[in-house]
Amino acid sequence: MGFRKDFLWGGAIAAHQAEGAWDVDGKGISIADVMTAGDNVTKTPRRITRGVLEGEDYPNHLGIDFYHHYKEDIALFAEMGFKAFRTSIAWTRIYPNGDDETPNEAGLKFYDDMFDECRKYGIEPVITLSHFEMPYHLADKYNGFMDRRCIDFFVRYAKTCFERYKGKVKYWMTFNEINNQAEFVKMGAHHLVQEGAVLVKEGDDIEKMMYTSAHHELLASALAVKACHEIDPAAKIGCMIGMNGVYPATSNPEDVLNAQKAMQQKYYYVEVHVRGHYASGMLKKFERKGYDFILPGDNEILAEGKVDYIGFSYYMSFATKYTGRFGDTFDFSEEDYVRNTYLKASDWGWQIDPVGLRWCLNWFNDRFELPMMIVENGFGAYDKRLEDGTVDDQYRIDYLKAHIKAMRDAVNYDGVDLLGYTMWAPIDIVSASTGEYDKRYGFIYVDYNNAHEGDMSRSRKKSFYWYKKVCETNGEEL
Ligand code: BGP
Repeated sequence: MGFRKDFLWGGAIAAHQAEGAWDVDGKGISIADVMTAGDNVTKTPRRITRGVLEGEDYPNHLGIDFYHHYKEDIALFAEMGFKAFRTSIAWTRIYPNGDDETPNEAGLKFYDDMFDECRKYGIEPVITLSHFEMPYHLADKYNGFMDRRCIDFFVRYAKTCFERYKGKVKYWMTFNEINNQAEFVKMGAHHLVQEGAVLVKEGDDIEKMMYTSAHHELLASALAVKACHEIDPAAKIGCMIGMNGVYPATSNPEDVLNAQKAMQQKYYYVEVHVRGHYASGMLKKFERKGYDFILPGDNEILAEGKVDYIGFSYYMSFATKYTGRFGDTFDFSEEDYVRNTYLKASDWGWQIDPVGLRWCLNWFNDRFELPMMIVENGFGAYDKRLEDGTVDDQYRIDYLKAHIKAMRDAVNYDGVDLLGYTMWAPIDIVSASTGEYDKRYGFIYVDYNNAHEGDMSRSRKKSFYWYKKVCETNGEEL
């Protein structure tokens, strides 16, 4: 009973939310570098600007300056007993424009040094190749993954990484939360179909663009998986899914069917990654809508690039009620979500549901029978620093404790094969959805806020000591 002996306890961040140094050592502009700061209090959303504009606030330019602080931060992770550290490689450090012929040596060297620093403490790097940070040039010139040439650019970048970090990185993932874009409906003009870095404008058929660019990403992912297996057979490469299960709001069969359709629409990506082909329901949908983006040869590529494990993030669950809007097709849109009255929510409205994590682990396990890694799970909150410099973040401990218990039950009672757990995020960083500093997840407090006040110094919160115990006891003591 209990977690495997080599269970990977750790934490996860992403390059663009932490590194800062956005234009240092030859780095190019990424899509994250043209996203402005938002604010949860005033409900100001992030905006995407066409290029870096004077006078705008771009929080990812500074991040928490992990680029210059990584030794100090990794030492703190080691102090907690981390066995794994998940982060991403900023594509634009390696290929600044994305379509460059040769990689940038200074960028490659940064990750060499950072991975060495992890290994010094016996910490396994778990690396995402693309975490919402495609080169802006590719979005601007090619409209991101709408253009098949971006498949080649991504594969070139991936191969460069596999070759360079062979032996240093054992766990890879291709696209972070590739399925987030399934909720394209609310994204109006001048928004972004996220991971594919597709910029949409008034009058565009967003739905068609999403499925098309996602298909190209799935091809890019499959080709990268194949290349990884060839270049470094000892490495494991997974997909990364943003998993937030959708429940029916009631036992009305139409609500139940609607929830099932929502799951199919949001998670068809997993089937493609794991089984190497689309589910028949999705192919039927494409046929019905007249989408013809699957070209001869594509299915063979997908079949040859099956992942070794499923990486996923889990923060919350959703509930849906059928509105009849889409008739018999039961197409699903974000507007079909309703509040789940059984659950409390964070200050950002994220519904807290530890049991849902066990549900999700079972959902994956029933279908795919692959090892899994929970590569994100955490609680964003407004932390208050006390006079003595500490933070009493018991609410964060409560959240994580309940979720770890749920995953332990899934291992002990449901037979789930779990490789590791890298909580999000061990150190305060810039929020991806809102661009805020004040939405904090860390065990480590970073002295910096939305108003750009603070000296970036790091200090330990109460949860730091709690998680240290969790790592030390392999999840026995929560
Ligand atoms: C996931 C992303 C992360 C991360 C996390 C928390 O969707 O993969 O990049 O930021 O969510 O979200 P947020 O930062 O918006 O609170």
